Parts: sequence; C-alpha cells; structure tokens
Amino acid sequence: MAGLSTASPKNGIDGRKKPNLLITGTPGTGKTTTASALAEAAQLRHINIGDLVKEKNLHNGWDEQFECYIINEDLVCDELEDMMEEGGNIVDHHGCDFFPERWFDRVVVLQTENSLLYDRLATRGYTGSKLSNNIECEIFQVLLEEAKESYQEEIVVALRSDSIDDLNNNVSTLSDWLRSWNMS
Ligand code: DAT
Repeated sequence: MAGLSTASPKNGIDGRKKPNLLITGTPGTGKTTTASALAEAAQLRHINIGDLVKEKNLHNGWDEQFECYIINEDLVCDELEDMMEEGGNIVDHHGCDFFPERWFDRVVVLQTENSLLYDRLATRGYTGSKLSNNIECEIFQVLLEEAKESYQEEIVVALRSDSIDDLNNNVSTLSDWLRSWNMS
C-alpha cells in the first residue's frame, strides 16, 4: 500500500487534466464528510453514489433484507463515464469493485475503530443485522481487501477516521496530494 507522501503524482491513465479520487470504506467511516470537505478545499466535484442512484433511479428496486437500493452497476458506470473521463471527481461509495480500474488515480479506504463506528451507526438508526454486518465488515477490513484486489496496490491508501483531528488531517493530506498531481 502506498504512503501518500512518497507516491509521485502522475498524469491520469486516460490523459485527464485533473485527478479522480475514490473514497471508500464501511458505512459510517466518514466518506461523505471527508469527500465533501475535500471537494470544497480542492474545488473538485463530489459524487456520492448513493445519492446519485436515488436521484437518477439507477437501481433495480429496494432490497428488503439489506434495507438499501439494489444498485444497477452498469447504469451507474454509464452515467459517470463522461465525468470521469474529464477528471476532477471525488467519488464516495461503500463499494469499489465495479468501477473501471482506469477511472481512479488514488483509492482511499477510511477506517474507524469498532466502538466508535458502532456509536456512529447506532446514532444513524442502524440496528440488528444491519448494524452487526457493518461492524463485521470493518473488523474484517472488507473494503481494504476489495480495494487491493480491484486496483494496483500502489494507488490504494488506508487512512484512520476516528476523530475530527483525523478528518482534518486526511483532508489536508489529500488536498496536498491533489495539488501536487495538478502541478505534475
Ligand atoms: P459515511 O459517508 O462513510 O457513511 P459520514 O461521512 O456520513 O460516513 O459520517 C458518519 C458520521 O460520523 C457523521 O455524523 C459524521 C461523523 N464523522 C465522520 N467522520 C468522522 C471523524 N473522522 N471523526 C468524528 N466523526 C466523524
């Protein structure tokens, strides 16, 4: 896995002028909070996949068991293709294996200590198996494994997201990286 400070920035695989960043992690780890602060700091576009799916009906109905929309991955990818080609996107989603690998210059996996994550998800109203499944997902580092299997390991970075200090540090580190990419 790459440390952000040592990885040298480079132009996008498709020759895009601005980088695309994927922020992933278990629900509640802070993807949306981080992506939205970073998008503002770096003046990039924040794309929350969950919101996009709802707004544009890019799903195959509601999953009663998991209490979420069943994402139509092909429709999501079709919807995003032009924007991703252009660059300058921060994509925020709790999965990462169905996007084309060529889209992203960096993949960030946020991680949160279990008891803190439990409290955040309980506050959000998660209970029962929805709550325990997500905690297990974090314990087993499912998203980090998925990211490492789906992208080159040198573009994958795991960042702690336990506290507001972590949040601020992550936004600052990622802003620096985006700036250095733009200068390359
Ligand atoms: P996600 O998009 O991964 O589901 P979120 O951004 O909605 O997560 O954050 C979930 C809650 O946790 C929300 O109330 C904001 C808070 N939060 C996010 N990142 C945090 C951090 N690093 N430290 C403390 N609280 C955080």
